[in-house]
Amino acid sequence: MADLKTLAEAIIKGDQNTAVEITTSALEEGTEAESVLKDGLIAGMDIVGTRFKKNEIYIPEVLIAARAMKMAMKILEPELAKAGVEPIGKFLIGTVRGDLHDIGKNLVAMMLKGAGFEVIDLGVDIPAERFVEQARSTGVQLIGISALLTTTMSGMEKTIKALKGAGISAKIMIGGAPVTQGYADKIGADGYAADAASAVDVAKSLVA
Ligand code: B12
Repeated sequence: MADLKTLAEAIIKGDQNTAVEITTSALEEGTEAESVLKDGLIAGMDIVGTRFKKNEIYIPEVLIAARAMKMAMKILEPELAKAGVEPIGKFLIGTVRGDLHDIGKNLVAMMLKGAGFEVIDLGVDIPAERFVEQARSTGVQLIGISALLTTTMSGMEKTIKALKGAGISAKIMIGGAPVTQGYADKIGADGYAADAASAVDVAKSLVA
């Protein structure tokens, strides 16, 4: 019998092979996809997030855990779709125009996926108009904007203005090394997080 606690542990350790093996056998044995997701994968990523916040583990461990989660999700996703499991929210993320940094953005995207969000990742160097167009066509509840350069931070303000000007009602979160809560307040963002684990908490509170 596949043990979902061991699956959570495999995610925490970043043990990709075990994560894939247990996910596969759990589904073969008839365990519900939603339970594999919540009690195995998300349970593991929750602990990863908590340990990261407490500085008990660092970015490389989080990336390895997220990679194991991603591999297991590949097996689980078709089953979740069949079972009609709804994501807890739809999240659109991208790095602002002129900025090519994506390591932190990817980490935020992976952690949110791990927390049960459907994530649409636009990539890097994204102009305000593209955020608007994609927010409109995907109907997301949440939008995340990342910037790593002081010179590209102003692109966040421009993007928020464009989104609001276009009547997009999705909540907007921003982040990136030079970004602060004060800056987020100043440019009218709904949320800010200093790291990927806190981004999950902020995202959950914004869709609650
Ligand atoms: C890796 C890196 C690069 C790589 C990027 C590779 C990639 N695929 O991302 C490369 C080599 C391409 C690069 C290029 C440049 N870089 Co660079 N780069 C870095 C470096 C070393 C690490 C950034 C990183 O990945 N950190 C790790 C991640 C996990 O942390 P993070 O990005 O902060 O993300 C976390 C949080 O901020 C938050 N977060 C991030 N995004 C979001 C979004 C949301 C919505 C939320 C809620 C949270 C959130 O959660 C993340 C996870 O915990 C930093 C220095 C540093 N220590 O920060 C310089 C740095 C950012 N780079 C810098 C510079 C100047 C440049 C260049 C201009 C250099 C040059 N002269 O060409 C170019 C610019 C290219 C461009 N147009 O973007 C400067 C910026 C200075 C400034 N104040 O503006 C820095 C600070 C280095 C320095 N000390 O001078 N860079």
